[in-house]
Amino acid sequence: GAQALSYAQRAEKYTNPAARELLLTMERKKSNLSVSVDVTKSRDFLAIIDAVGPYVCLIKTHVDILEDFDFTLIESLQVLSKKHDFMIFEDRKFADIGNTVALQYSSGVHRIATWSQITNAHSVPGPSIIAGLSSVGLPLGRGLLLLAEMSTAGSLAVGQYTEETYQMARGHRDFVIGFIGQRRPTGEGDEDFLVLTPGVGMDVKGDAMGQQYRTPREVILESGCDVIIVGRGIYGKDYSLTEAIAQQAERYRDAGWSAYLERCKA
Ligand code: 5FU
Repeated sequence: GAQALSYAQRAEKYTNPAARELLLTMERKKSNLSVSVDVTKSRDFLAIIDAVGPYVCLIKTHVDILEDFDFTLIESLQVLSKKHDFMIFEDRKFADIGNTVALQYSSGVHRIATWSQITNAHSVPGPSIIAGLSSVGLPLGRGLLLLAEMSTAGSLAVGQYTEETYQMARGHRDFVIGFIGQRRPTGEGDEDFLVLTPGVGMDVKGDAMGQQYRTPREVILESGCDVIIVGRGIYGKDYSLTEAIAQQAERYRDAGWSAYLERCKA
């Protein structure tokens, strides 16, 4: 399966430009770490990204959290993306009818499709959500991840739901580049999907609101996922400690990459 190949070898198997660029960025930076920057002030948002930038392949955002959002923030994010060589993933989790998600993706305050190379969607509405989003994203060279599983306790995205999400993706390989999930898809055969995994932490097992953490080794080596997504485990609570934040990012980058190297040898 795909997990035996290097990220660079896998890049060649994709026609979608966002998937190719992500895999090549991972190889170039020797990083399978994505940092999720879930803070409410633009100043903290940019400071954290500048601190972790050298260690990441991908920055994950929730721009609707920012209380002082305006479009100049996106320009600053793009400057940092060039400076540090990382890609951008808005974790929007679209979940409506095709017509509505196309509007949410292209328009509104955030105009996500204009700057976010990768975004994601719930499979709950069925394949029409892919049709809606790809009408906007495919001409721009964007890539979509479907939520096959979630990291939270009691998630309903399990079993048959997860399997049918894999099937939905198989019908739209030009735009759907992979999944948010906790393991590689079953029955993958010769096909290749990217698996990006949130719920990663090395120091605690979870939070008070149902989040559950696994280690980079469990995620990359044991479960065959491709990218570890880490939020609070890296930036904690005091966003001004940029040196400590950078050190934590380096620690997770090293843990994720050594698990990947071990997987390649296996
Ligand atoms: F799809 C998912 C999921 O299953 N679990 C998640 O935690 C997404 N997430 C996101 O990853 C969540 O919205 C946060 O932005 C991030 C995890 O942050 P943490 O601080 O590492 O718990």
